[in-house]
Amino acid sequence: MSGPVLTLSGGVGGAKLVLGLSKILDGDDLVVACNTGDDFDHFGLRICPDIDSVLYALSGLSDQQRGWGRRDETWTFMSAIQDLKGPDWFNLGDGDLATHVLRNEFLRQGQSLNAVTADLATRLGITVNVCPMTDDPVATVVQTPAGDLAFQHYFVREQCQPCVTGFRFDGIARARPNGRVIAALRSEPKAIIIAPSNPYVSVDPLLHIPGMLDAIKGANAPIVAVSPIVGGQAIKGPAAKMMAELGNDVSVLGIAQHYRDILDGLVIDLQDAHLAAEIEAMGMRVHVAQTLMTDLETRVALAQATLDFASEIAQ
Ligand code: FO1
Repeated sequence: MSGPVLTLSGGVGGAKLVLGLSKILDGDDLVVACNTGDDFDHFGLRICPDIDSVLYALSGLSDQQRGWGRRDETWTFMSAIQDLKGPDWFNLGDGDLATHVLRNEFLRQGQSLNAVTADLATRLGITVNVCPMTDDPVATVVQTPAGDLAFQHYFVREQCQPCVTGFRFDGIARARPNGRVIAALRSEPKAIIIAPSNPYVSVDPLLHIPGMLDAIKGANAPIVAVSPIVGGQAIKGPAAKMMAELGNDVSVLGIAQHYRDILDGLVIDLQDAHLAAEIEAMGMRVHVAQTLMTDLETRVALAQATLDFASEIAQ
């Protein structure tokens, strides 16, 4: 295949792998479909966390410790909000605020989220294609025994404490896949990579957009995921906790099970090598690599290993 590599990405973990891929692939050879189920309106501004994690990672602006927002950030705006006794549960750094204000202005002028994201990427000197999964509103709702929670209320305000019983993606039935993502899927993509993101709240929204799964399966390209679970733990975020609360196997087996209908291959960490045979028995190939991305070198190495694995499968 001569087409692009399409990567399905959530926030923190996805952005790390995308940065690694961007050091190997350039421009139109890499298309990133970002989850927008985390998006919400705050202070009248449209906040797009997973898109911004990818944009900041690719432009070298991300705060690698936090995993979201910008490095060298200042918090004058938030201090002023606190002085005014305003809502301070969701932290907006002063530099980050510029992104939200600018994006919101472009959206208010009638530009699509796709166009605004492409524009911001260009302004940030990014050459790969960063795309929202859809231009239509999709809101991930976390279902808990005490009722439904908007994603950011669950993730930030409640610090992922509530027990999850399920998820809902409001608006998903009417959402149309981003045209750039569909175009990539129709141009004989070299590989489709599911980044090490939360399968429930970062990848499933993408896969549940009507037409997206068919387009992915119809692309006739190797579909490979990098496990977000290593040694029974999530690197960051609530994926392992959610898997346990849903009664799923909190391991790479649980990840293989979750994606068993679409994956050709799964990349797992060295710590989970002993589970490779069990995963292969589920009908998918396995590649064992270091999946802990602690610096640029390990990001690029994992990206390269994943690409090599995908082309091995394609042969
Ligand atoms: N995550 C937090 O845990 N606390 C925050 O205060 C916070 C603020 C924030 C602001 C902008 C942004 O783009 C992301 C932000 N995040 C914050 C992360 C956000 O909750 C994402 O949805 C997660 O990264 C999950 O993808």
